[in-house]
Amino acid sequence: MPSSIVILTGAGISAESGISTFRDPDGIWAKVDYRDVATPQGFAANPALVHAFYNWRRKNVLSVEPNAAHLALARLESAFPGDVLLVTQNVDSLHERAGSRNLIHMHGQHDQALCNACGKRSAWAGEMSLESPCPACRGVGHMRPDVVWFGETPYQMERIQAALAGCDLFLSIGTSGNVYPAAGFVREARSAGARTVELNLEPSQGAGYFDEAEHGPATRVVPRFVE
Ligand code: BJW
Repeated sequence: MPSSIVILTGAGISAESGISTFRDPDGIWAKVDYRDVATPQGFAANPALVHAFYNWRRKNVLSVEPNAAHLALARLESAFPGDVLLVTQNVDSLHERAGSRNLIHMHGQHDQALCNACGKRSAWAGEMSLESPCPACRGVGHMRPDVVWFGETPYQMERIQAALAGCDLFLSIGTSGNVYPAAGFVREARSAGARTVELNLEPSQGAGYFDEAEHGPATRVVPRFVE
């Protein structure tokens, strides 16, 4: 019986709720170039395009609901006697809506805005744009989605790395293992002596680092594994 579990989730856990993944054949990066919409350089070059992209992403999640995999992880957290830390790369809010509480959004949340001038976060309000005034400093021309783009530092890395160093079970769910530092977590957990398990539709880039794997849709494999 493990005493400390770290769970990493990616876009695949939300796929059956109706949110697109990034690198599947019909994924987001097949439709838009990540350099245009998910880098600080892309934002500097064309902020209106980046705002339109995230407004479109936010609209797409308005009617989605947490699925059986999100709900199973929330039940695990409330029933498990030890520590469960859920680290998600997803910017949607389906984990918290399912009931997960000990949760880190390492790539941010797209329903929050970040002011590039004062650094304060605020709720995203409707169709904000670069010109929307920051609710904290009232400055204009500085608002961006509070998400982590390529070349930026993911959030709460120290807390995540401490949890990985102390965990005895590491679960990776619905992520292709292409994007670092998240893709390296399995190796960190392994060096700490954790059992490592992948639950994904198909073997990920890091498949060789997992002790065990279950391949299939998250709504099937996650509830079966955690219960
Ligand atoms: C299902 C399913 C179903 C489908 N059921 N499964 C060379 C080497 C190493 C690193 C680098 C390098 N060159 C550059 C870097 C760094 C770079 C990086 O990793 N680049 C790689 C592409 C090479 N990383 C960064 O820049 C990061 N920052 C950084 O490294 O800072 C330095 C630092 C490190 C450590 C400490 C301190 C500082 C930042 C990365 C930011 C990523 N941002 C994005 C956008 C976020 C905002 C938004 O959402 O718009 O994050 S990109 C995108 O990819 C998004 C995702 O969170 C992320 C991961 O994608 P994910 O979740 O894995 O989705 P997919 O689509 O790839 O996979 C889905 C999987 O689900 C598939 O396997 C399917 O089979 C499966 N699936 N349906 C179960 N129903």
